[in-house]
Amino acid sequence: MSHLLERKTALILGVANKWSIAHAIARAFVREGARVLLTYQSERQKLTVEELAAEMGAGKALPCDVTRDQEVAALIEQLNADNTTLDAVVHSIAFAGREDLARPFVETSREGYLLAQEVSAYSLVTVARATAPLMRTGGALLTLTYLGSVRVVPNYNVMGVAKASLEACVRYLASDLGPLKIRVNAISAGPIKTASARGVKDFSKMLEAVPAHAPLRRNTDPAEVADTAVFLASDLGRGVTGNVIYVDAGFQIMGL
Ligand code: 1JT
Repeated sequence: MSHLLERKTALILGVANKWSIAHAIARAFVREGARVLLTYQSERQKLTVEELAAEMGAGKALPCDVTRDQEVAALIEQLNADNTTLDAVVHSIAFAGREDLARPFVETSREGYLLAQEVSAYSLVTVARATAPLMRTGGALLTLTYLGSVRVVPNYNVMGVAKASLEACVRYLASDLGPLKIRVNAISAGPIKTASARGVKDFSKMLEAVPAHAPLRRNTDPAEVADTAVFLASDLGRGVTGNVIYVDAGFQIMGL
C-alpha cells in the first residue's frame, strides 16, 4: 500500500494550520510519494504555510485567494512557468460569517448567503477551470463537504446550503471534465475539530454526540479522510467520478 502517488504532483488549497483537513491530506500525499504544492490565502498565512510545507516535505507554498481572479491567474502562470503538470487538486476551502452559523437560518442575510456561496462553492468552479489545462494527462479534483448539505444539522445553516451547491458543482464539473479524463469528487467528512469549527456554537456538543450514534462509535480522524483522498487521487480511484464519499464513521446511514 505504499507510494500510491509516485510521480504525481498535487496542488492543495486550504492548509491554514496543522489542524486543517488539507494539512492531513498533504501529509498523506507526501507519504505516498507525491510532489505537493500548497497555497495560502493571504500574506498573514504565508509564513505559517511555508513552515508547514517545509516540515512535511512539500515542494512549495504559493499565494492564492480563490475569490480574486488575478491571484488564481497568477498561480496558474507561475505553475506554467515552472512547467508543472498537475495530477491532483484538492479544494479544502469554505467560509461563512460567524453570525450565520448561530442565528436561525431564516435570518440569513443576502450578503452572508452570497459570501458563503462564493467562497465555499463557486471557488470550486474557479479552481476547476483554472487547473484543468494543467492536468494534461487527466487528473483528480477533490473537495470537502459535510452532511449538513443534505440533512438539517442545527447551526450549520448557510454552510449547508453552500455545501449542497458545492456537491451539485461536483456533479456538473465531473460531467464537463470527464472527457478530459479529469475526475471530480467530494469527501463528506464527519465533524472534525479544525480552527474553523472551533468558533462554531455548540460544536463541542456535536463532537460528543456523534460517538453515541455512529456505527463505529467514534468521531472521524482527519488521517482517515486523508487516506480516502489518497485513494481518489490515485489510480485506484480511476473509475470514480461525480461522487460524494462519506468518511464519517458511518454516521450518515443512521435514521436514529
Ligand atoms: C465552515 C465552518 C465550514 C465550519 C465547518 C465547515 N464545514 C464543516 N464545519 C464544521 C461544522 C460546523 C458546524 C456544524 C457542523 C460542522 C466555520 C466557518 C467557515 C466555514 O454544525 C452542526 C456549524
